[in-house]
Order: sequence, then C-alpha cells, then structure tokens
Amino acid sequence: MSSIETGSRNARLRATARGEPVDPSLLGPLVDSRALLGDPPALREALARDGYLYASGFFPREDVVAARTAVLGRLASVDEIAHPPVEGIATGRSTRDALHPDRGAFWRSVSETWALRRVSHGARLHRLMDDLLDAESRAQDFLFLRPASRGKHTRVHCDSGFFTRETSRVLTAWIALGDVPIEDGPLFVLEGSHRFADVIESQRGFDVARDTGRRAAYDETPVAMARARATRILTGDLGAGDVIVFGMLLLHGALDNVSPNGRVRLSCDVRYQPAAEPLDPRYFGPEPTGTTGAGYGELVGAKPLTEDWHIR
Ligand SMILES: O=C(O)CCC(=O)C(=O)O
Repeated sequence: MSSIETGSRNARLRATARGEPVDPSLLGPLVDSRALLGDPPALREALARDGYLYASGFFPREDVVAARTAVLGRLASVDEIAHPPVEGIATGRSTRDALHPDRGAFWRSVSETWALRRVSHGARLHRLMDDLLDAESRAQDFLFLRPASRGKHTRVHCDSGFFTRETSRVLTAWIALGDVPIEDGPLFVLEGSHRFADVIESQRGFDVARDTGRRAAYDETPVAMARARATRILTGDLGAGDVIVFGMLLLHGALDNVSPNGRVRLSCDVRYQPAAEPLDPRYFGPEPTGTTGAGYGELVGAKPLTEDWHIR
C-alpha cells in the first residue's frame, strides 16, 4: 500500500476548511489500497480497519473524462461553465432557471447521463462492491452528482441517517470526476472516526428525513473536531477516477473549494448494498424520490452554480 501526497508544503498551505487554514499537523494522507484490488479478504480487512478504502486511478481516465465532458457540457449549455467545458471553469453566470424552470427535471436529466452512469453504475465498481460487501451488490439508482464551485464545502457528517432505514449494510462510493487538487475542495475523512463511540451511539435510530429537528452535519469545524478528538483530516490531491468507499458511520466532509482559477470540483457519490437486503424505495426504481421526497430537485447540484449553498 502507498499513500497519496499531502506532505508537500504547498499542499498543506492550500488546504482550508470552512474558511480556516488547516494546520499541517492535522492533515494526513489517505492510504491507497489500489494494490489490494482483486483480493477480496484484504480489501474487506482494509475497509474494516481504516473505515474507508481509497483506490487511486480506479476508473479508466477516458471514461471519467467522457462523464466529465458530458456533465460540464450540460452546465455550459446554461452558461455556468466556460468553453471548453472539460476545464470546469465557472463563468459566474447562469441561464439555468430561465431555460429549465423545473430544476429537478434538469438535474435528473444531467444525473442520468449515460457516460456518467457507465462510471457510477458500471461493472468495475459493482465488482469492487461485491468484494467489499462479500455479496452480490446492488447500486442505488438515485445518484448524488456534485459540481462544487469556489467557496463551497461540505460540513462534517456521516451517511447513516440518510441511507440505513432498511439495512445498515450500505457503502458509499465517492468518485472524483476529474483531478481534484486540495485547493479544489476534495473529500476528506476524519481518521478513525468509524470507531468513535459517541458518534455510533448518536446515530442509532437517527433518520434525517423523520427527525427533522436535528441536523445531520456537525456544527464544529473539521479543524476543531480533529483537534478535540486528537485525530487527523485525511485527504490529498485526488486524481480523475480515484474512488473512496466508506461505511455509514465514518465522519467525512469536503474541504473548501478555493481554486485560484475558479475551477468547479466535480464528483459524484453513490451507495451500494447487498442485492438481497431490503431496498429503501426512496433511492431505487425509475422515479426515486430521494431523501426528502423532492427527487433530484432536493440535491445541491440542482441549484445553479451561482447560488450559495453549504451542504448539510
Ligand atoms: O462531495 C461532497 O462534498 C460530499 C460527499 C458526501 O458527503 C458523501 O459522499 O457522502
């Protein structure tokens, strides 16, 4: 196993979380388990030990570039992304609402782009999930596609309250749809957080859609949480086609996008479970309603890039 580079002075200086520079001592690299692919017991052991499984360059670059080009092309068609779309540079403008008044319908059509689904729902990821779940896997049909423009971040949370209504045997796969250097706001995980007893306890029975008085995300900043729990924020300069798989109790979020070029961070996340486990109808089928029932319109990706949002 090797690990990706977060050690350079530059990478460390470029990391900020909710406006706070991340002290280098709090940053650590994701362990790259790519060498374990094809060895299911070793993959499961790494996932159980670390709480996540990171595989660099997991998807063929050309497949990821095809997905990226297709998605960003749609955003260019509403004047949110400059030409050539594959560069992912935001224009600061949007005609999305004028051209597509139904935000959910537009976002669904982008999220169902074939080139994107070939990556998120293709045989390669299915095989990895079969290995990790030690069972035939099934992917949720509802896909979280995220173009995060400059200024955006995702607060620390775990996925349990969203996806474990029917079964707890669910894994998230986060996929980099293009290079995501640290200043573009990659995913981070809090090291060892899948073993935090208070988090595990607090998630028991928690359902984001039913327990509407409680937020899934933590108010504390990633830096404050890492300090308070004497742990590290694991992330790095991610590459196109990298995948990070993690369980429902691992705390994670995304660093600030502070791209000096105004580049949008493009990623998607999708959940897999054993095919034989009960399905949550919110996320499966031709018309998935999503967590709240609002369908694709509930996702942050459905908002024009010019709009302000902070996830969860
Ligand atoms: O990409 C992000 O900003 C957040 C991803 C996330 O929360 C997830 O994959 O569960």
